[in-house]
Amino acid sequence: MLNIVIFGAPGSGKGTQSINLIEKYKLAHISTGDVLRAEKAAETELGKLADSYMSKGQLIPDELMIDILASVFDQKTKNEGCKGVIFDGFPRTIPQGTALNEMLEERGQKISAVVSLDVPEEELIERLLNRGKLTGRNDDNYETIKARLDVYYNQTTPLKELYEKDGKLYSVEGVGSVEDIFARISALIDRVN
Ligand code: B4P
Repeated sequence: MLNIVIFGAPGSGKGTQSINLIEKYKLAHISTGDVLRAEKAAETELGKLADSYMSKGQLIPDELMIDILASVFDQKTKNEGCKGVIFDGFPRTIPQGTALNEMLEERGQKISAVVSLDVPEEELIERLLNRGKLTGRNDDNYETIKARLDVYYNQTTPLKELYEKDGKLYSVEGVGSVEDIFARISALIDRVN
């Protein structure tokens, strides 16, 4: 199985690139942001709780995210044609990274590569403000974007060191056309696959 973690700051294009990658490599898509937004739309208890964190730019507590990981993974990978998974927005903390390794190990699998999308902060802010105007997403306003970036630098970037030590981290320039960035990511996946 090809298990790719797509890694990067909010607005770096994780979701955008995942859509093309799942199609090309026949992968299941696990976007924890999408899972939480679907829960919010369905007005479940988890959705209401998740929204109280997301709207402030904070992460949902690790225990909750880790709890739903295995069931989402098993449900998404049950199709016969599934060749692997794109983890989009997970892991975002060291405990989530450890939980992901353990969950995969229990299933005789491992992470194939971690693709880190590098985008300067000014561009991230511009993209997210733009998305906020287009979609009305309640976490895409200036104050919340700043909080999300702080969370990314403090809680998520330490994972990069971990994956670098494991020899799994591949950095990709995340600025340019969606097609050009997709070609860069595909080239490196073809190398590890
Ligand atoms: P996510 O839904 O994961 O979203 P994101 O990080 O904001 O965006 P992404 O990087 O996917 O950017 P996108 O492609 O959409 O997280 C939202 C929230 O959910 C978190 O803040 C947190 O509260 C919660 N959450 C999620 N996972 C969690 C976890 N594991 N633990 C705890 N909490 C969790 O692109 C952004 C914009 O840029 C789009 O408008 C796009 O069109 C544009 N764009 C993309 N590529 C471009 C390019 N090359 N050039 C120009 N624009 C581009």
